[in-house]
Amino acid sequence: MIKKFLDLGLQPLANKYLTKKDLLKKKVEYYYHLEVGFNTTSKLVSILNTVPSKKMFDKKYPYRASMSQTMLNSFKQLSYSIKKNFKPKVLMEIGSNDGSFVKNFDKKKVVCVEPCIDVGKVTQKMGYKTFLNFWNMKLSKKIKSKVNTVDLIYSANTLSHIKDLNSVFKSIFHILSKDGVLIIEDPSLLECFKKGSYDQFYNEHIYIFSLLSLSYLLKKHHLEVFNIEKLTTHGGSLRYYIKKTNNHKFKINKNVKKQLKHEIRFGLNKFSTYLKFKTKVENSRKKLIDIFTKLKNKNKKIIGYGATAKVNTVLNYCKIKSETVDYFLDTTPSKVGKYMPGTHLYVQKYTKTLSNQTDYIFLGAWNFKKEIFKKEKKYLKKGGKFITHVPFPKII
Ligand code: JHZ
Repeated sequence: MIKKFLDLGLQPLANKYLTKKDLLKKKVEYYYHLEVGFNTTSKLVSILNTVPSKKMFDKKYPYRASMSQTMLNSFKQLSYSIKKNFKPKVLMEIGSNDGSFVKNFDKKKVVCVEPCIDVGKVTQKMGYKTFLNFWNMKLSKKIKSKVNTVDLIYSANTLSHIKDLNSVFKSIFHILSKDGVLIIEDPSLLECFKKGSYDQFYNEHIYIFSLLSLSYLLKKHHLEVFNIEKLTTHGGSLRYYIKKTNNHKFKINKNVKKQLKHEIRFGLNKFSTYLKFKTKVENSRKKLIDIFTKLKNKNKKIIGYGATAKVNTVLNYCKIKSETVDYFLDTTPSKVGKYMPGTHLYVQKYTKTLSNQTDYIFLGAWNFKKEIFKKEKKYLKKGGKFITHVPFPKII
């Protein structure tokens, strides 16, 4: 049974940045009701009203993983460890985006899967075999007919974006070699709950996994987690190392049991925990609105930093518009010069002169706080302030 625990209201598609022409034409934006539920059997957390994949991941998808040095470093480190520990002959990435991960591997050994045409063309241009398709059994069979089995499959922040998880794992099982390894990473539900980062919920994040829910799912498909790694990326993620259950080459690491214990101790298996989270989110909204209102009453100028997909959940849920935040700075060329979904806040090209621009900066890319604070030492030194909503709304 799926029990609803959170209602974040009507929301536009998080990555649908609008052009000036769209605004002038008064383009009608697609809205969906962002409600989140907990499956009491599988313990899986999901949004309740999903949006068709083709509407979300089209040829103009703006997200580029390479916009963050933190992500590039994380991919590089993982690639060293994969080469050392698994030595794959054929490696496939599902959701290869702009090649930030695969660029660390020999082109002859790699297969990329990327349904967003514009970004998929980037890896094609780099010389990587790229299938511009959604991941499913049809594609799995097609790729298998060309490369035979794959011995390492990697997928970061992608599987949680696909509604039919049974089909996902079935088609992975189909192409994964007997001793092959599947590595996936996605935001961790435990971290999301600890940090109160309710902005992890938006149309693309159909699921927020816990080890608890993922293990339940994998079991149905004769797969199991044999190792995990805690990552700081994307606000706290888990990297899961998965094998076929009849693959005895890898032993199950103790940290798997430990993580399961943590999750249960925290209460991720109990609906009451979800209701507590709901209250936390509602309080977070009140507090954030209060901070903004007080600053605006003092005529302070506020801009945003990092026009993330996530922050659109916060802005639309808290109804923060251009009366409060003047614009958002971002480095991504495919977002710059456009307007944020729902709120229509302008995305301005990032420039280093922060101190001359504003009194306060709302940190949309809070997950890159460390990287950004390092970059913005000068602004901070001059007394520049940031506003964040994670782990609770405050001024830093
Ligand atoms: P970032 C996207 O989410 C969408 P988003 C997707 N659904 C997902 O799961 C994750 O990625 C993986 C900018 N920036 O990575 C760049 C600066 O301007 O948190 C990006 O627009 N300056 C696939 O969008 C944004 O912030 C900087 O110094 O929530 C970061 O977006 C840095 C570091 C970033 O993902």
